[in-house]
Amino acid sequence: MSTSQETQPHWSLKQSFAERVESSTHPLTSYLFRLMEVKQSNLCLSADVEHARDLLALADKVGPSIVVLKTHYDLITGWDYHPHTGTGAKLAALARKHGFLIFEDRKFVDIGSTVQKQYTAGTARIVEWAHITNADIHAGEAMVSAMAQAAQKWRERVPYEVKTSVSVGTPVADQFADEEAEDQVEELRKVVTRETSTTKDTDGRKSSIVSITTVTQTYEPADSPRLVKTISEDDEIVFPGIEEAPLDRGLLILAQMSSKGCLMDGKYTWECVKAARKNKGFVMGYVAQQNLNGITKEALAPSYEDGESTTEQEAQADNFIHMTPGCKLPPPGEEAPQGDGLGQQYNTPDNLVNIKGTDIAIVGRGIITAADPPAEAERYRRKAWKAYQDRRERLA
Ligand code: BMP
Repeated sequence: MSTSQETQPHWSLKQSFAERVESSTHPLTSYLFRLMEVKQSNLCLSADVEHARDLLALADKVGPSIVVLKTHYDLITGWDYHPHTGTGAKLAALARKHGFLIFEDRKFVDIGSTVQKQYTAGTARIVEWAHITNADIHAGEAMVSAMAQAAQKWRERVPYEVKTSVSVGTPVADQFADEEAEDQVEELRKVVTRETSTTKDTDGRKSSIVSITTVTQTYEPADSPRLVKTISEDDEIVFPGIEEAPLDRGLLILAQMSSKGCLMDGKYTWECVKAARKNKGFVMGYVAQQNLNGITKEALAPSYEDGESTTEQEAQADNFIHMTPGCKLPPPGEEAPQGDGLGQQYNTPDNLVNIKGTDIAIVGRGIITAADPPAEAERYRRKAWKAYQDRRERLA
């Protein structure tokens, strides 16, 4: 796919990650750029291992080499969903210890109302432990703003802990802090417990004295700004090179895939670019196979007649971060990495970061199936960082 950047590289391709901090529109992206400079790493580990205990052990060992750890929580056996002591909470503690962000590769795609619930509620409560998640926007741009709203709503409550109390009496609606709690009251109004006494009325009919059991949820300031508090002292170690990550949540739009025969065409990718430009407060960037900053419709889908386009000015302002899976080093003596026989296509870190202009190389089996994963992660870190340095040198 040809891009306008081949003739005129976008400014973000030439700048260092440190320089890009200034013009980032998302606090988590600014933080990530700074973290990348501190750790001299633009490596993400795709930790697709079998069991939750393997995931935690791997994250602890490989943590020093990476800036992002990517999960698929739904392929992990033994994932513990407890919000304070479960796998998400433990991963969050390891992220603080080693200085990396957690990216749940959930690829949300549905109507806005459904994705809001999938993101913030249900079993996994992804928003609580994953700094970053992603969306396949085939369902339309509205799901991006719906997820942004859900993240914002969650964010506003973060410094508070939920206190649940149970009382007996008649509930008053304005005791409740939010709509959800009000709905609960409505439900509870219907659940009438005939408790105390039953008397005979003057006309001889039975009547009941009714009392209502109320579950009240209030939000109280927590001691620490962290939502997820963990259990052991060891979990309180904090990476010394930089402050803890901000509590903001971010989205990556799945704009292109590495798999053979992928149906995401230029028109879809262009819609991703427009959705990103429209939702800068929540969208950090893309999962893509090439750099999309400054890209035009002509470069992606020249014959596509879209309703509204973006301006040249908007395109110029792009400073999205690009994370790229399908990354592997070739075996010794070979030039190019082979696919996995199941449709996955691989590129080297140099091809992705230096030539195609993406920022973070996502590596899974290249590291996890190696004899010594931490040593292999270091090798990938060095290669991906060198590819970034080579890009800057090449375009200077
Ligand atoms: P591996 O390096 O082992 O092939 O793993 C790649 C990881 O990245 C997998 O978790 C996969 O789901 C994910 N991924 C991908 O391979 N290509 C894409 O385009 C998007 C992905 O999320």
